[in-house]
Amino acid sequence: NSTGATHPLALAPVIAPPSTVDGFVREFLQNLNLERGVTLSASNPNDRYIALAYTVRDYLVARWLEDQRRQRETQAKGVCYLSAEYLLGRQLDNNLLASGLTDIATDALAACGIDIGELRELEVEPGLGNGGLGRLAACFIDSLATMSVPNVGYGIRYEYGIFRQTFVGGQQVEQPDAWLSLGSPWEFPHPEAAQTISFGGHTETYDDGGVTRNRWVPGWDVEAVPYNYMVPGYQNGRVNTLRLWSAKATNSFDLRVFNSGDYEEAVRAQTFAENISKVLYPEDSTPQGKELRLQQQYFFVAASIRDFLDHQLLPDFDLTKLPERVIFQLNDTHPVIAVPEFMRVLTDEKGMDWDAAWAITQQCFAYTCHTLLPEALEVWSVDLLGRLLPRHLEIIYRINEEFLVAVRERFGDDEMRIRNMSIISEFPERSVRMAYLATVAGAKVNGVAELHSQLLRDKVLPDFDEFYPGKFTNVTNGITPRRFVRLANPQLSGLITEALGGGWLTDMERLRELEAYAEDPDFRAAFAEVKAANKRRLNDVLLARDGFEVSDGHMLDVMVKRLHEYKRQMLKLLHIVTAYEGIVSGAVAASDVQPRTFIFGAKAAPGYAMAKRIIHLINAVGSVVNDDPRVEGRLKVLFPPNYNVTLAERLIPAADLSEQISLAGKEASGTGNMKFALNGALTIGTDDGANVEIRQLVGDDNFFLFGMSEPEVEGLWARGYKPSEFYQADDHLRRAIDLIASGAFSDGDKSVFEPIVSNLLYDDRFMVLADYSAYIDAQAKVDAAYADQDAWTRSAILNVARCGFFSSDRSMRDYIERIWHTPPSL
Ligand code: B1H
Repeated sequence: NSTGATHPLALAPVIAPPSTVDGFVREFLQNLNLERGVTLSASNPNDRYIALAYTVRDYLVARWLEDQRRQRETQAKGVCYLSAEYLLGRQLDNNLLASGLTDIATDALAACGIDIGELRELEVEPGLGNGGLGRLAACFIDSLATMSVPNVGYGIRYEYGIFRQTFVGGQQVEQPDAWLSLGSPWEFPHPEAAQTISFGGHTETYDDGGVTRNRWVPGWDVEAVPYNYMVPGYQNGRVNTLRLWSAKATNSFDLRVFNSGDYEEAVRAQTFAENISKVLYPEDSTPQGKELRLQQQYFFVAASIRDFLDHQLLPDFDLTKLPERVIFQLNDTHPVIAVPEFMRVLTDEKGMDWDAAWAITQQCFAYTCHTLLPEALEVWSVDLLGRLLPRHLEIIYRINEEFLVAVRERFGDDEMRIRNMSIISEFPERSVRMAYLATVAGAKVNGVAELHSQLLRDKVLPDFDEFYPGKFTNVTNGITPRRFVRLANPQLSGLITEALGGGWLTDMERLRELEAYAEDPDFRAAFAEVKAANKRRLNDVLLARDGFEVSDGHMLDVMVKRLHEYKRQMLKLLHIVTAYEGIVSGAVAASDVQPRTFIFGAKAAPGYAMAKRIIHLINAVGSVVNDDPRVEGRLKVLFPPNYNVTLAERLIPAADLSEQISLAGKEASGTGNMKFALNGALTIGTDDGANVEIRQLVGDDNFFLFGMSEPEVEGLWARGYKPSEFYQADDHLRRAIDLIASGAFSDGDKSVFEPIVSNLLYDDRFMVLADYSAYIDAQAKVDAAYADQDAWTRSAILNVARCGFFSSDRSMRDYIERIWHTPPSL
């Protein structure tokens, strides 16, 4: 106690309200009065939602402050997770679950005459990510808190998250996601703790007591304001921190212009600065190389590194001990500019000599690669980087020079190899390869599933693997079972707890014990009833949201993920068109067809024309199929707009069939695939990403494998792939494509989908046509299997029982053991 306090309450570390219904009611009403300035009877639903959120916060905050104090005291090694995206999903239910307050809150609100379920629906999810990569970050920080591992997640508080998708005439129209407009009760802003982040200017040499040194003379700056979020562990009393940075104009910035008397220019300057955290770039896997994006990246990593060094370390900390205190995990290349920034701070600001600083840097960073697609590997033109961050460019050049000297020492003057390994590439323009920089700087480099890590080593960075033996490793992705099993599927969770007792939610290997229950007819019946109930719940959700009806007795066949050609939504669509064409042409009797509802969810990057056309085609096929009486009761296509985490939580537990049909070698891991399997859907999938591991675990009898393997794909490319040959050779395929080309789904206008058709016939980079017939055959097996409902349910149970491996708790254990070496700190 350093404040000289004498009151007993002031001496207690923190004060939490009592965990009783009375205590909750009191706290809730107080929040309505004091925070919203309304009485219960005058309050509107948004007031009530915000007051409820504040109340949950009040319970968690005590533990949070205590954990922060303890971390400062113990200085245990922790993980600084650097990620440009966190796709969090709604917070209320998760935080109630973590704090064990769900029942108390429900009863307390009921006692105030409020249905908590209605308030829940008012929360706008923070969509601060594009897809799997951002959601993975959110799962990881949940697991770290649950495992009591010290962690701060660092990122950007985008004012606008991933766009809201609507359909107009079947085409995607994007709307801004103003997620903050009704207030954001889960965040704690700290404007007083803002950091100044600089950009531009030039570098100069100066004399530092006889030594010539370089330094940066920046041209302009912005403030980075931290907003803290609580990340509660699951019922373990632990609360970690997510710190997101928001950009604000600096005083010096406006003052200079204000003094010049140009008021309009001053306001413009402010807008310019605040643009940095204005909007999430909506490209999933295709970075555009825009200057604002590099500004975003530098902005958040510079603020995070400074935050860590200045506020998380004790004042007299010996910087040579940093590797024992912290690991900065780079979530893909987006935060890699942190490497030269860290070097700049250690050398230019802290006066450390270069070699010592580099040795520390190489132990304090690790890099996760999330893709193999060449277009997704970030490069920054030297021109742009040098203009925005001139000192960092010098540092990158020096890192590269020394690296290439070492490469020459090892491999001789093999110029080809040198050029291939250089962090700087010369074509088509001189630029910095961020993945190479991360690989050179990182203590470890990991891929996100076995196959992906192997391809990363063997195909993308083989020279680096040879040069740095032991640097490359794999950590297969995972998902948090708290959100994606317990919250998304309470009925299944109840059934599992009935069978196994408690404790499985943090020890998912225990699901193995369900294998025996798969043989129990009563358990199977109960499991099937849970699936049916989840379908009814989905029906209610889609009816209210979009006016869609999910027909009884249909197999639910679901493909939800970003729209990308490599993920092959087109292959799914060709299957649907084939099934439709079979019935309407009379080749197949409708009564012989297993009734299916196909559900899509997918956003396309706004600038990705082909992806948007495919969305249009899905909607076009959907309206024709859904309006055609000849297939009524047999085939139905639903495409609810704006697929997001909230919808995923409703959709996935209702699914029978999970579509994971990317071209082998293209999907780094996938994480949706894991969510479906853990909720008792069977997978139809290629041998790609984590599908490989799912199939190995669940067994071939419980997985519908089809399509070329990665080596077969390579073989076909090498022989020369001509998609039109597949079109010519396969009647079903030809009829499906011809039907699309005929204008049958575009009121006779053949031009609308012509670009899709010609792309398939003459280009088909992702070999949709080559895998078509294998896919159709596998779907026939799905139909046959589904006809035996009891056997299907048994397989579904085995999927749940055998997929405990995909808990993100296990991923975190792997990172800790192989990369971070950060034990739990209790
Ligand atoms: C994944 C991205 C990604 N890989 C660039 N790469 C982005 C790349 O804004 N950008 O520029 C955004 C995202 N995202 C995904 O990561 C993989 O495709 C999935 O297979 C994987 O499961 C997921 C998590 O590892």
